[in-house]
This record gives sequence, C-alpha cells and structure tokens, in this order.
Amino acid sequence: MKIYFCGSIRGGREDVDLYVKIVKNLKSRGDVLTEHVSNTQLTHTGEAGSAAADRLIHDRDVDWLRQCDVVVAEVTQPSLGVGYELGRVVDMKKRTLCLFRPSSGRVLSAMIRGAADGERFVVSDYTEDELEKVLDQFFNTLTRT
Ligand code: 6IA
Repeated sequence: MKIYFCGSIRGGREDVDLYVKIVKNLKSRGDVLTEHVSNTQLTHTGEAGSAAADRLIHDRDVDWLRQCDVVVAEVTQPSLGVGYELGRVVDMKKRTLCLFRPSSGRVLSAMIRGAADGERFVVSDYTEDELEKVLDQFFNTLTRT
C-alpha cells in the first residue's frame, strides 16, 4: 500500500517530532512516499529555493498523490501546502484521514472539517496518546471496504 503523509513544512515545523512518530507507524503499514516531511533537519524554509525547484516539488508531489492508495495528514499546524494537497485529493477521491489535536487551542479550518464525509474523507480529533488507536481504526476500515 502506498501512503502519502502530509504535514506542515513552510507552515512551521513545531510538530515535526509528532510527524516522526506518525511516519514510523505508517511505515509498518505500507510504503510512505513522503518520509521527508518528518525529516527533523528540514526547517520551515523547506530548503527555500528557486521557482523552478518549487515547481519540481509541486509536480512530483501531485504525481505521488495520484499514485498513492491512501492519504494521512496531520492538520493541526496550519499549512497552505497541506490544505492544497487535501483539496486535490478530495477531487481524486482518495481515502483520506486528517488528524487534528484540539489540545493545541486551534480551531480547524471549516474547509477541512466541512469536507469530512466520515467515510472517504475522515477528520479525527485526537491526543498524541491516541495516535496508534486512531490509525488502527482508520486502516481497519480500509481493509473492510
Ligand atoms: O506549505 P507547506 O510547505 O507547509 O506544505 C507542506 C506540504 O507540501 C507537505 O505535506 C509536502 O507534501 C509538500 N511539500 C512542501 N514543501 C515540500 C518539499 N520541500 N519537498 C517535498 N514536499 C513538500 C523541499 C524539501 C526537500 C529539500 C527535502
């Protein structure tokens, strides 16, 4: 199974340690196409480069989104890139899990919460302690459908 993990890069790297945990868990379930998102060396500049370099990143990531079987996104740290990816995958009709931590004090964008249909596009409020359980639940429903 090919898994595309989304997490904030230029939107801010505050949650990178959590991305490491999520990617580690996801790697036990399939091939994670976007392991770099959990690279602790990568800063919020996301290796700021030229417009041409950004185009390459964009085109490669959209290609991976088309190829993947399932998308998991940590959406607590707001990120334009993650929001864009989620908009694209809704159109691609991919099975998607968005993970949000209310304990952050943030309120999730209505455009993400409001896209949830409880089946193909799932939004789960969770605490870090519940991570494994929430991922188990989501991946179990995949095998049943
Ligand atoms: O707007 P953001 O930068 O926060 O968007 C983050 C999302 O966009 C992630 O889920 C990634 O899939 C994607 N993304 C943004 N920047 C990159 C990137 N930068 N590489 C791959 N995907 C990216 C270069 C890093 C590289 C030198 C390791």
